Amino acid sequence: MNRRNFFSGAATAVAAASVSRVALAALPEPAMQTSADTAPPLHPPTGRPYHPVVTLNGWTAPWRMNAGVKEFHLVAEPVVREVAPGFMVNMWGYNGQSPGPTIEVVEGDRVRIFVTNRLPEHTTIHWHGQRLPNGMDGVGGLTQPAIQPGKTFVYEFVARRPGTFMYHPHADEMVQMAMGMMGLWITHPKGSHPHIAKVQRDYAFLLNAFDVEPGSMTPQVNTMLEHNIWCWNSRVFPAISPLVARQGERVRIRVGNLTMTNHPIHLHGHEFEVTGTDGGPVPPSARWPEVTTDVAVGQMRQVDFIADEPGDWALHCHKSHHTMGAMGHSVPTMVGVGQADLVSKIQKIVPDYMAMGEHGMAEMGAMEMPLPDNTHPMMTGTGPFGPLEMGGMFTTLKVRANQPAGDYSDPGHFNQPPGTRAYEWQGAPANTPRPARADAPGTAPGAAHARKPSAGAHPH
Ligand SMILES: [Cu+2]
Repeated sequence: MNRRNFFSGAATAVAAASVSRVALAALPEPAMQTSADTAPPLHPPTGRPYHPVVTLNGWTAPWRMNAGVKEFHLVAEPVVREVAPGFMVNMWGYNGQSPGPTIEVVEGDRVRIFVTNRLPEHTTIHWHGQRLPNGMDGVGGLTQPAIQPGKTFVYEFVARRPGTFMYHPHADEMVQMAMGMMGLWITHPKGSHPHIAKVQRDYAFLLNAFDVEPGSMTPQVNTMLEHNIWCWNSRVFPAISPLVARQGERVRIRVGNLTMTNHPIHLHGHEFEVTGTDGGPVPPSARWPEVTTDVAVGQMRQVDFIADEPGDWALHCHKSHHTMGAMGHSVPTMVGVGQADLVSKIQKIVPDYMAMGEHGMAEMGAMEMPLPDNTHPMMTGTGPFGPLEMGGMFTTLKVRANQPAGDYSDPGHFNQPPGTRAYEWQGAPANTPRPARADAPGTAPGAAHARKPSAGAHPH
């Protein structure tokens, strides 16, 4: 089902509210999604009104109302996720994609979720952060028997607390989360809330990571830390949608972390406040300004800010290894190591060999390297001034004075006003003494470089 069909599917779900009792006694038709594009916000066709979120490279699950209960149908199943154009990964997910669809409800809603298991092994769903009856918490073996392949279970509870939550399996967790099984859950406040501001843009995404060998298509599931694909919603830069705002709008970004390490999420050009966590809204008296917020494993962070600076502003994980693509871990540091002599020797054995990183790694951003099929390159993405040299947890916040309200389309590159861009100095060159090159013939590498004083040595 493409996006157009998805919305007609939502319309069908609405119509279903007026069809026969027989139809309502059947399972709701599960909505499926084949696109990895960012779906437009799903304005609630039934139930209490709210301002919907936009899930980056994701979508919101449609529901049907059944005697006042919001009914959703999640299907746990193998999917093929387009992590970047031309880079497909075999994952496990829900309703055609990884992550699964975002579930949006309103504080006080009674929610019934049908979960059908089409995986080759059992599963459950845990509703991270929710107040609910113990038997609905989804911990296989502890609060319920696991959902066997081919079976459907029903979860039902009242969404008691407004906030940003997640869902994921609590059964063979290491494998199932390493394969991409997760989704977002947003509970909007009922009416106005003293600690939840009204926003004009509300974005949400999950941090997730995979270990996919270059040239292969299926994640290694035993990897704990050495992942090589660092994603937002199972997408990597430059394939992550930009966040768009009209200048002056209040913007909210909700970030959940289901990787195995923390991610300091950093926004350029603006300061924000953490206005909520998966524990609920943060009272204004407990907030402080930040430009980076660390999102630890199993946490949600909700940040609010006024998008008042026009431009294309980077939004990224501040761990530099996490803004790189597939080759990031196994490449040796070659900065300052002269390779010219070495290359000709190696090329006698390996004709395609090329030296990398002699003057830093930036050259790789511009290089067209031959890669195995189905491999995401290490550093990619091009801006108006050249390659960005990024490849993972990175996208842009695009603030424009003339972006129409409610328009989420990409406005393209920012047109910087004349005289506001860093420029090359055209006067006399800087007169700074340079150390002798360390790679001169007969010189030991590093010999000419400044050294840290050793213990007890006082250079002054
Ligand atoms: Cu990170």
